[in-house]
Amino acid sequence: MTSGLRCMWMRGGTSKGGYFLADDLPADTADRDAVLLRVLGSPDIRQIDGMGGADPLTSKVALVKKSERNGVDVDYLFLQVFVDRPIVTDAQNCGNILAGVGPFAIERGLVAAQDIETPVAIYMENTGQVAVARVTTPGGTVSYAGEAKIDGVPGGSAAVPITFKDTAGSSCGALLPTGNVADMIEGVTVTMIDNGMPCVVIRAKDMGIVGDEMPEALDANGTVRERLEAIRLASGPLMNLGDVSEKSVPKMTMVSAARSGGAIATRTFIPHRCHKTIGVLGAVSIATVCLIKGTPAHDLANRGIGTKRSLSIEHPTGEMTVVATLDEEGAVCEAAILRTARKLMDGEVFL
Ligand code: NQM
Repeated sequence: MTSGLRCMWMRGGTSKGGYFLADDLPADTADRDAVLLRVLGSPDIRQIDGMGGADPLTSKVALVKKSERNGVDVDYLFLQVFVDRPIVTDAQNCGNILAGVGPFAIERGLVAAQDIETPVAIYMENTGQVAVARVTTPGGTVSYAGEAKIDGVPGGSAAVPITFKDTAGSSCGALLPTGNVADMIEGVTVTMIDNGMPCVVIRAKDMGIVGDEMPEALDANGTVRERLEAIRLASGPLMNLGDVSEKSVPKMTMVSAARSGGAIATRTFIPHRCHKTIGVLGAVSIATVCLIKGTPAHDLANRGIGTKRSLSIEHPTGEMTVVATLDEEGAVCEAAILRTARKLMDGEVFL
């Protein structure tokens, strides 16, 4: 039997994946990716021979190491392991898996826990920003138990509030990479935006859907999927992302008026399957697009007033609230969201 590889399996927000100390994996990228494909069981739509859950949301990896940056505790590299293709990509960030990074870093001794709560400053290597996660640590030990609830996860857990700053243009170089609030692609008005996650925003009705369909129905809708992919492939180069045929960005978000008193309703393809909820940084980008006049989302959205806006982004299984702080020009300069995380397994995975 080959020797095992130390890892922790965690739920981070509404995603799930393997958390590794970066030094426990091969330094060479090709070797590292081969190991991770084997660990997750890809490529295989069932991931039957690995730890992956046969869904992009459960086929994720976090590599964590102590940071040498000023004011930062740990560096986090997110890797998306494709389910059905032999691809491991660092071309996107993940704010859900991020929710488990603070607890993992404390559990592995990379960060000293304080009593009650421990702030962990996390450098997100994929995009180059710092997020601060506050981890519940009564008596200096991580606690996952609590009453905080997030839609898409049953039951309650300890709250992990996360704050993001300066996420505009994280992957595309500019908040609006084409310089326009709206563009026409494949005959449809879209906004290409990146406030932490590159997203293409389209009105649901322009895609021939109502906007409150469940993910299974949208996944089964070949016409919508094909049109979205054509728009996505055309958007990639315009967003400075190059050829995106083998990338998991940009995400494709179809918006319509809120159904449950929130800011807006969303259905997001990530990018080939419909998300059961919405990504964290995806939600930050969508909250931001709601506040920009002239985008497909602006007039549909309940935008609130003031310099701190609570924007409830509705998704297929509930909502995610983004608390956006606006600067003097009305641009979003900080965003905060609530997540939870849970340690599921700590041990060794075998290759
Ligand atoms: O946008 C899914 C997720 C994500 C990413 C995806 C995420 C984010 O729900 O920050 O969290 O969009 O691929 O984990």
